[in-house]
Amino acid sequence: MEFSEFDYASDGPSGLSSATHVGHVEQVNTLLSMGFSHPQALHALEMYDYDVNKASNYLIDKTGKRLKGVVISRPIVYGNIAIELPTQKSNNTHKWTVFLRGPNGQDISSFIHKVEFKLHETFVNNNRAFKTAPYEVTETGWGEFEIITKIYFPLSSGEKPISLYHMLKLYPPDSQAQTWPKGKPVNNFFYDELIFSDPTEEFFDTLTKSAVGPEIPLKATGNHIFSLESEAAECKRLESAVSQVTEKYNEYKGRAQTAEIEIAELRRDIAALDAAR
Ligand code: SLL
Repeated sequence: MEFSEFDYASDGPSGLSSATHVGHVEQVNTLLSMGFSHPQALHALEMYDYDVNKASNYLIDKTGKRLKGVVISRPIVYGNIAIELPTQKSNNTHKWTVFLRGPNGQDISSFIHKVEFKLHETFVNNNRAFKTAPYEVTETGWGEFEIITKIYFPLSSGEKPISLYHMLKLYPPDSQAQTWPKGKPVNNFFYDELIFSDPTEEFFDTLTKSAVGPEIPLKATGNHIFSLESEAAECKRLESAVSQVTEKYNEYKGRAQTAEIEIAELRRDIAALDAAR
């Protein structure tokens, strides 16, 4: 049934408000079958005295209106950690966790409907879906492969799902393999931002309501390794890389110009020699 795609695992109606709606099951169901969430349906019906037409018009209007020119982003951290198993009873050499979370431990479930992790076919039931946080899979395995993480947003957002591609890493980088201490976890996760352009009014409300306090801390601490400071350092690294590339570009451009002049001179010499023959 298509509608099950749109149910909301984490935000069911409160006991009190469902009591008020006894006797209006049909109206609620009509709105649910249109793809609106339970809380949305209850809220709209209450506002319009259980007139299902008015309530659905209100919801269509509110969820359909986009804020033109508005761009809003939400930070995420995704990737994996892995640790070598001390005793290997089966073929499986490592225990790993792939995850999606807020960089500051903030709740990202308020604007996420569902997260799917698509694992390698060698895993039983390799498509793992989560409608509530934490969004993560812990497994044991023997090999590295690409994991597709598909993020679904609430229906009222009108946003298409976003897919992230992540290479599961079990082993330290080759350059460090010799010196890697036994039992030290391998970290392979990244900071990124989900960017929403022209969000619906409804989704914008959801996104701004969920943003409490700074998204990432000023300075890195134990668990929170992504900070404004590390962001600034990364920007500096990028700037310096850009200026190195520009410098090299100018150097080669200069060499190309010199070579052009030399070619022209040689052509002239050849022409002169040809004429003298
Ligand atoms: C490789 N191309 O050969 C990759 C495939 C697949 C890893 C890696 C299964 C574990 C289990 C598992 O680790 N698959 O079935 O319990 O390296």
